Amino acid sequence: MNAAARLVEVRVPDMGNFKDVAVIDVLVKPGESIQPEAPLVTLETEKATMDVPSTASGVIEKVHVAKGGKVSAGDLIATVRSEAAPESQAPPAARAAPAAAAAPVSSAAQAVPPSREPTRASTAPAVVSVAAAARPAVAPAPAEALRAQPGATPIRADLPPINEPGFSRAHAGPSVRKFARELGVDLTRVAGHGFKGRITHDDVKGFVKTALGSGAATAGGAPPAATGALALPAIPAVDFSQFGPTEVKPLSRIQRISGPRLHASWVNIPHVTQFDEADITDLEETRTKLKDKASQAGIKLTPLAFVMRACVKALQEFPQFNASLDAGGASLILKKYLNIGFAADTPNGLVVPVVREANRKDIYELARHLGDLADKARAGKLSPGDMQGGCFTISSLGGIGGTAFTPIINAPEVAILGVSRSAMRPVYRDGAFVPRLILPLSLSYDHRVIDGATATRFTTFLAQTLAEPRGLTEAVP
Ligand code: CAO
Repeated sequence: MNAAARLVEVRVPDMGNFKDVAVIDVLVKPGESIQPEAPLVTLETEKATMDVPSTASGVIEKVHVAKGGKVSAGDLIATVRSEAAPESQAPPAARAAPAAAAAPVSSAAQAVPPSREPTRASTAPAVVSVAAAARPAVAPAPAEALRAQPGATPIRADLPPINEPGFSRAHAGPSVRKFARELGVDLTRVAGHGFKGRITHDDVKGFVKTALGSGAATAGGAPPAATGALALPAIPAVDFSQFGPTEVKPLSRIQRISGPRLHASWVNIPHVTQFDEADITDLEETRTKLKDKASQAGIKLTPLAFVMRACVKALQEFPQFNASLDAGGASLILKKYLNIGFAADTPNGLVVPVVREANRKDIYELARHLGDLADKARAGKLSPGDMQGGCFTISSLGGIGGTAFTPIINAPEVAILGVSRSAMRPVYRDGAFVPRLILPLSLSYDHRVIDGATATRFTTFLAQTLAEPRGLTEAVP
């Protein structure tokens, strides 16, 4: 045995009203070599979890607590066979611990008070008792965390902000937490490769390298934000199983593809939605007269074909709606072709097939293409070409219901029309209320390209066009 070796008792520090706190993890076992600051146990109070670090390096002689147990200030956690002086390593909080908390449990310990350097000449291992400085495993509150690390600067301006509740629950020791704080790294985004998935210094370093190399650390794995853009605050990760049983169902392939695109459109485009109403009483009368004839030709003539025809006319009247911003955002690319996409609800998720050259098709041809593409979409048989080249999109929920909604623009298009369910409404006309069939319209547009007045002119034009079915049913040259 090394002559300088002595036993160091690591105790629960006095942190105020610290009684019967749950031990949720024991991180070391007898015989294990540890460094100073190595976490020994994780404690959980009602407000936070915290690791209790060792105050000395050496080998764990004995662990005095068990997972699931309870401890109070001053309780013995572990005995460490140490070769180093505990005082010099002990953090200030440990040295400041009250005598009661630091009271040695053995006579040998009493012989060597914690504040004094043990006699190196002693052949028997001295027992010193030191209350560890428990470190919150997470900052209990963001403000406190910032105070604790005033110099914390994220390594990249576009690193997502730290998710404080998630950071609190991250499986990492105090020094790793400190390191992450210094770099501004959100531990909830770092995969742990240490013992039982614990996050190590190397894991944090690896995360930083990846962030610097690829920018993959931005919120939600989205591409790096444009210059000057603010990092998005992350949504806190919640362990729902703490509230009741749960089941994990992976998103469909289509959802995994469409989700990031919808998100990109939502965060990159300043959306405004203009609501309007079209009186389609006459249109519905016309449709009812025509739909049997259409049906004999194998065509289902729904209101959507008329809406699409009306959109063609509106897009011809307002060409800035049939456009996209160029990559630099300085010019508008006006399209001289007119393909219209429509959102289709399929068992696997949302897809947007495109009716090509919609301007060259009458309502029957539009209805036929709508039906064929919708069938193909539901059978999962759309080709990539069926979904490319759209100029403007219609999202019709009219077959389902609803009175209005705010559709997300199918970027890089600049506008999308939402259609809800038509309903009979009393409309005041010539001194009396009359029943009219009203179709709700919701036009979302990119406010960088289209201003509110133009958008309202567009929906007004659309409503007027839908109100006069003769202009919609005529043959297309
Ligand atoms: N008001 C009242 N009734 C309407 C209507 C409206 N605006 N639009 C359609 N209907 C009626 C149709 O006339 C049809 O009735 P009948 O069978 O009695 O003729 C019924 O509702 C069902 O129509 P449909 O849905 O089969 O056909 P459609 O041409 O209206 O729509 C399609 C086709 C593919 C767009 C639609 O089926 C669909 O998938 N809609 C969902 C789109 C969607 O999910 N959008 C949200 C995107 S963002 O998450």
